[in-house]
Amino acid sequence: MRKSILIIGACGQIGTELTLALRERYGNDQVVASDIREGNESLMESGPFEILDATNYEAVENIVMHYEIEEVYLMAAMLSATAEKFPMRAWDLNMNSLFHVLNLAKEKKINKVFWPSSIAVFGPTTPKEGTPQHTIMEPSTVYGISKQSGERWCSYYFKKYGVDVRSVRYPGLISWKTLPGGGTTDYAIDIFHTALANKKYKCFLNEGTKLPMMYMDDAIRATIAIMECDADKITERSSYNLAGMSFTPAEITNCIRKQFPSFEIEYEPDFRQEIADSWPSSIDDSAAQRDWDWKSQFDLDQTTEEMLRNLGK
Ligand code: AKB
Repeated sequence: MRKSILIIGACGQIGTELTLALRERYGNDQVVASDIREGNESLMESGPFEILDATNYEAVENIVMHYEIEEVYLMAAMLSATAEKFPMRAWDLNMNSLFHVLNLAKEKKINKVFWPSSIAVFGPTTPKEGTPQHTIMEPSTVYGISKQSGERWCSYYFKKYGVDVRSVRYPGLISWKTLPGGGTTDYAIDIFHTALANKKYKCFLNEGTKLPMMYMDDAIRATIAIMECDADKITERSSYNLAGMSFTPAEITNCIRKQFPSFEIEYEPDFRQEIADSWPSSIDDSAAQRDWDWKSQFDLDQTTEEMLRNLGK
């Protein structure tokens, strides 16, 4: 299967792995990577790359027209912790980049859009355990507000203009190829790097903070699955709940100690604790299971093994 794809925000945590996976699937030349900065070697060398500011409509349009792009994956975003520090910049990046891509689809310059949402769309009044697909959504963070608004706009563009936009609400993503930046769930990656450096980890969340998480391989599989699914099976045009595993800092520490028995952790919660406290502990993703056969594969034990093995190489 060949198709012309553009990834915006290709050098970030998800974008890097997504670009490589899509290039393997559809061919290196078919997948144009773009970002505001250059990324890692494997990404830069395996196919076309363009410097692109996602907030600049004309620049995005030029690349779409030049490469005759059919599908756009918009991965550029400012995450929860950074967005609290720069609310207006976060709003500008997270919303305007989405409008640009939705408008290109509305004008039929592209056929299909993937846009990631997040568990951050939920808030303190949302049921915490087994959070349903449709429930109270009163996000209390800048990032969450932008993602929830984005979901409403995706749904609107689908209903009003027939735009084929697809989305999942990613939990915290755990990966070893590229570091995350500016998220509240980033501790679950930092902790592996610190354990392998034989150092004590200072955790910015408290020991009992249970959050939904997912290993990156599962997230990439979900992203490709929803994009390849027949359009008439997609019943959620806002965004789908997506579940992998849920754990606390204390639980991931115990898992790491199976291989590093002397690994030490101390808890020093900062402003990110309040963000984490506003998010669900676990997610019900039965709509994704029903509509496009979604099922996660990695649990905490397998994720810990993969992380320690790959980062330890
Ligand atoms: C963050 O922590 O901001 C992200 C997310 C859950 O969307 N990882």
